[in-house]
Amino acid sequence: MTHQFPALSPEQKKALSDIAQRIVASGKGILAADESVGTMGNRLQRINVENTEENRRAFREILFSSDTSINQSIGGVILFHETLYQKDSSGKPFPAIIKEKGIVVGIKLDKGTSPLAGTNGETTIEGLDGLSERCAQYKKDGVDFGKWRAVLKITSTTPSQLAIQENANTLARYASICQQNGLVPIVEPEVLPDGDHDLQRCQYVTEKVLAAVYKALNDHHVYLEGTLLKPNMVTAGHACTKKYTPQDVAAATVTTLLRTVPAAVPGICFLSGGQSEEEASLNLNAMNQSSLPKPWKLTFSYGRALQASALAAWLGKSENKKAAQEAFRKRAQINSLACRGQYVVSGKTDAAATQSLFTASYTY
Ligand SMILES: *[C@@H]1O[C@H](CO)[C@@H](O)[C@H](O)[C@H]1NC(C)=O
Ligand SMILES: CC(=O)N[C@H]1CO[C@H](CO)[C@@H](O)[C@@H]1O
Repeated sequence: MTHQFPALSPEQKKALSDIAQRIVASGKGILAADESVGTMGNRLQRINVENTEENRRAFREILFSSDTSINQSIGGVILFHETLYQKDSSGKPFPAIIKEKGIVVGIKLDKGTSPLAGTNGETTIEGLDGLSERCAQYKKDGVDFGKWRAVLKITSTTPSQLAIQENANTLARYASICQQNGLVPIVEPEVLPDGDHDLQRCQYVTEKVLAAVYKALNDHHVYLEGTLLKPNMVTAGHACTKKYTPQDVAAATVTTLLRTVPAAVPGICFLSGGQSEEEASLNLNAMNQSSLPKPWKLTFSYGRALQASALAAWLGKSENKKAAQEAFRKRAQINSLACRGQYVVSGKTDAAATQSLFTASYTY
């Protein structure tokens, strides 16, 4: 049996584990603000705002210049390359503003999906070429964690064993390269919510996918204490006619995780995958309230589910800055309560918070 070479030193391991622990400290989760230029364009189009570099910057400034108290609910922010090098209106770089609040800066590292030949429309992920050099540069520029999203879809013929293996292996190579460069890898194998499958089918597929991912991470000598997992919640397909409660989702999800994710992993930060803001908060709250054992932190890494109300309040107008920040602060606070199982619905929720954020075959 061979062993890891070069191995991570005890100091490197401690640094990685400390970063991961800071991101998922009690009551904290992640703001996924790493939408690519095209995806941000779709968001802006919904509020009739032009997709210019300045408009993308202006919206991100609203989020990042929130009051320091946002650090009670947000432990990490994932950025897109362009955003990492942008500045606020007074000329201060975004990473500096985020770090001042004690929030950890992350970066999207994958370069998106590309077709996996020999499968029925399944994909692999691009971005491994030159990844080590990119990680080293980002680390110098203040980044402490990375994100890599792989996508699997449920149909009658998918996911194939090939797609499961290929994406697990690619995630593991990315994770190993990140750790060698001092970045905590967020491992994101997303089983898409597209389809009319029921909760049980999603559970079966998610278990197979996560089991393959943790086998691959072990094969690639990845130090689990210095990683975070960003999985889908186990939910029925978007077009499934049978409806399930947050308690059903929580029981299926925590059971799946107990069967597949080692207790050495410090935190599991769910993606919201097109759920409405409110749905994503209620499901997360139910997980923490479930009586099943939970050896990891269960928290959020939401993009759409933390930003939809803020975008709706902003509408591209500078005079709406305060209202947009207030909407963002409110969602962050609700999710902070939800990841501790303390969210109590007060009866009245904003229209924007309950609107479905589903987009077919979503890309970042
Ligand atoms: C939030 O940031 C302030 C200022 O950097 C710091 O004093 C405080 O400890 C932080 N709070 C949390 C919960 O991280
Ligand atoms: C029921 C349950 O497990 N509740 C937990 C929710 O999360 C908080 C903070 O992580 C824990 O202290 C609770 O035990």
